Amino acid sequence: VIDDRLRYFKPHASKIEKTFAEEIFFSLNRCCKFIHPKFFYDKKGSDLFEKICTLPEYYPTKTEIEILKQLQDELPPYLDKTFRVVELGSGASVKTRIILDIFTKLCGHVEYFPIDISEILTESSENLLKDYEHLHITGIIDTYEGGLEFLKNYDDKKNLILFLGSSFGNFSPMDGHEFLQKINSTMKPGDLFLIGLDLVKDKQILESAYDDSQGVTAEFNLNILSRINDELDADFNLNNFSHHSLYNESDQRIEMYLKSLVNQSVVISKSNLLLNLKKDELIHTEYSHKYRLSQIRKLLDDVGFEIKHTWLDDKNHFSLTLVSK
Ligand code: AVI
Repeated sequence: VIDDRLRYFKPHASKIEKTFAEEIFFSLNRCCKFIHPKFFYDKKGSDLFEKICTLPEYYPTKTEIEILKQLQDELPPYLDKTFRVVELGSGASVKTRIILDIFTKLCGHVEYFPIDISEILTESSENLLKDYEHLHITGIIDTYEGGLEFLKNYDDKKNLILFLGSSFGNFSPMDGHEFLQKINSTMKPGDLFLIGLDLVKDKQILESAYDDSQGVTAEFNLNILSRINDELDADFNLNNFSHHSLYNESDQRIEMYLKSLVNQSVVISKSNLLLNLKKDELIHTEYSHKYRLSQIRKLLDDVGFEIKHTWLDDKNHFSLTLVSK
C-alpha cells in the first residue's frame, strides 16, 4: 500500500518468473520458431510501444481515441454509480483517462483495477493518482488470466472490463476464443465488457503501420532479443537480425518476424539452449488480426455475449464494441 488510494496484488509472482526461461526453451527449440508476444513488454518494450502509438503510420491508437471521445456522451446511458473500471493492460494513457473522466463525471469518484504483467503498472498507477483526486486503484500484477481469476467472486460491485487497442488481435483465433470465454465466465450479470478491435482495410495502410519509417517497430521487435540477453543470460547479436513484417490477406493478419541475417549459433544459458539459426530463417514474434464487422459479431456471439453497441470512426478503420453477458 503506497497511500490509502493505491494498493497492489501480485497473485502468481513466482510462476511468472519461472515460465520465461521454460517458454523460451519450448518456443525456440523447434523447427518453426516463435517467441510469444507477451514478452515484448519489459520496461524498454513498453516504452517503445508507447512510442509506436504516437507514430504517424500507427493509426489504431489515434483512431480508438477518436471513438472513445464519442463515448463521453454515449457510454453513460449504459452505466450507473455502482460500476468500477477494470482494464486489461495498464494505461496512464489518454484512453484510460477518457474513461476515468466519464466515470468521474458520472459518479464523482472512480475505482480502477488495472491488470498487467509489466511492472510499468506501478508507474502508470502513480501518475494517474496525481491527476485524479477521487481515484482508488487496485493494481493486479499478473497475466490477464490470473488477474481475471482474482477478480472472479471478488465482490458484488459491477465491472466495466476494458480490453482496448486491439490487443485481442494478438491472440491466435483459438486462444482468443478461450480468452473471451474466460472473460464471459468472470463476468457477473450486469457487468459490461468493452473491446477495441482493428478492422480490415487497405494493405498499404496496414503494412506501413507495422513497418514505420522511423524504425520504431523494428526496434520494438528486436528488443525482445535484448530482453532474452539480459534476463536469460543469452548472447544474441542484434546486428544479425532484421525486422520482417507482412499483411497476410487470407488470414487477415499482420505477421511479424525476426529474420536471421546469417547462419549463427546463440547460447541462451538460463533456458539451457544452444540455438542454431540458418540465414533467412524466421522467428515468429506476433500476429495482429484484423476483423470485419460480421466477424466481430460472430466472435462475440459464439461466446454468448449480447452486443449492446458498436462504435466506429469516420473511416471505418477501428471499432469499439460494448457487450453484456
Ligand atoms: C499491442 N498490440 C495491439 C499491438 C498491435 O498493433 O498488434 C502491438 C504492436 N506490434 C507492432 N506494433 C504494435
